[in-house]
Amino acid sequence: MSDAPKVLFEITEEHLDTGMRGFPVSTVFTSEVNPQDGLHYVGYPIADLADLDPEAAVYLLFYKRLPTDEELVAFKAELVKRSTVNPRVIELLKVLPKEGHPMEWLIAGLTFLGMLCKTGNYREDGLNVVAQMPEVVAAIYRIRAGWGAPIASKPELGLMENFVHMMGVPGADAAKLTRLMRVFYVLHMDHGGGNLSTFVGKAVASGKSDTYASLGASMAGLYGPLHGRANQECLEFLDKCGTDDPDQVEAFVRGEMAAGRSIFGFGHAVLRAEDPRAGVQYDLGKELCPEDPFYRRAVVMRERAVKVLKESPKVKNPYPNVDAVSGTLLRACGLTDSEYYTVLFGLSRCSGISAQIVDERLVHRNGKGVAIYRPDDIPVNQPRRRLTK
Ligand code: NMX
Ligand code: MLT
Repeated sequence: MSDAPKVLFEITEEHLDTGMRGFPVSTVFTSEVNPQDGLHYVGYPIADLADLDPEAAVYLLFYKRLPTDEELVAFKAELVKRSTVNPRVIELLKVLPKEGHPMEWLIAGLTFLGMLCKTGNYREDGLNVVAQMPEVVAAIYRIRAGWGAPIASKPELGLMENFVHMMGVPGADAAKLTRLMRVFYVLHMDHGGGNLSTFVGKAVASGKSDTYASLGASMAGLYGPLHGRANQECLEFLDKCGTDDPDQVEAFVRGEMAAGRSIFGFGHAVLRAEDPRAGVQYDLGKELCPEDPFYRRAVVMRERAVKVLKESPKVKNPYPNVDAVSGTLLRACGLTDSEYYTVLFGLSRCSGISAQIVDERLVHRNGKGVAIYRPDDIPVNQPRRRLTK
């Protein structure tokens, strides 16, 4: 038997400049993205976990197993202890320019947390981020949207319950929004190791940057409209569509395709079937907002956008992704300004990225950690030359 390492992937010239599509670059302990049946957290299909306590899902990603009832109580108490945000972080948020996008505020907020609160221990900082992000994101909303002064945290309510309490969304049904945010949080936490924001965060951490700086970089990746900001773009896309008449929806999608624009909420780099996270959210919409005009549009889009995208030979996955209906549900539950949707994605995703950073820095290679990221590149059009005097 040969001792030669197993060949996992063959790189040809055609793979260059494809955004490393399909390259296996690392091992991941938190989650798996299967092209056919989608996301699993440590082996559990995401649809099975959708109604889990968000804290139990965090525990699963950090400790690779579900907590017992006693462990969950203890873990929730630990998050409560870690939840106090340095008031200077909130004061610093108050002077940020309102012109900045909420994701720019989130990146700034993580930077302020890092400047004032980092311990330099990836596990400590990762769990502190999970515990403190709800207050930071709620403050971003309230200050930037002009809803009034931040509302005092009541962390014993639970991560998402406290988040909804601190948001104090004008005119929203808090029970409905809490139901949505608990599911939204669990669905968005992690998506393997190769999605742009996670990959970037782990790459930055591989140079031994701290958790907060790494997450700031991650959130800059999530900010892109082809990645996390697709949830904002998708609501604007449904707004622009303006109808739930199936034939008109189809004509709208055809028009967008013909103009070379993205069909937001559809397609994926890895998935080749409907994203189960989308399926959970379409089902949740039946419970929360079945008659909502955007929801009805999104449901028609689920059929007609897929039909149109299937006709395009270049599109590898015509099916809905995680962003197809998430903004619709947020809007129906009182969060009407789509500019903030990616911050909610980030609130959740920082927990998965933090867990993966802990693994890459403290567990991989028998605790030595993954080496500093340094892929190679092929120089082109750079003939050797010298300055002539
Ligand atoms: N609308 C329009 N064109 C698309 C779409 C779409 N939904 N999906 C793929 N394509 C195009 C893509 O731009 C590419 O065109 P070209 O060859 O001219 O560059 C071609 O089809 C092949 O792309 P794929 O290999 O199928 O997809 P890829 O892995 O490159 O990109 C996405 C994946 C997710 C970036 C792409 O499907 C997309 O732009 N979707 C719309 C934006 C979106 O919903 N993003 C959210 C992803 C989930 N998230 O939250 O991160
Ligand atoms: C994600 O959740 O990060 C997105 O589905 C994008 C991806 O996996 O590439």
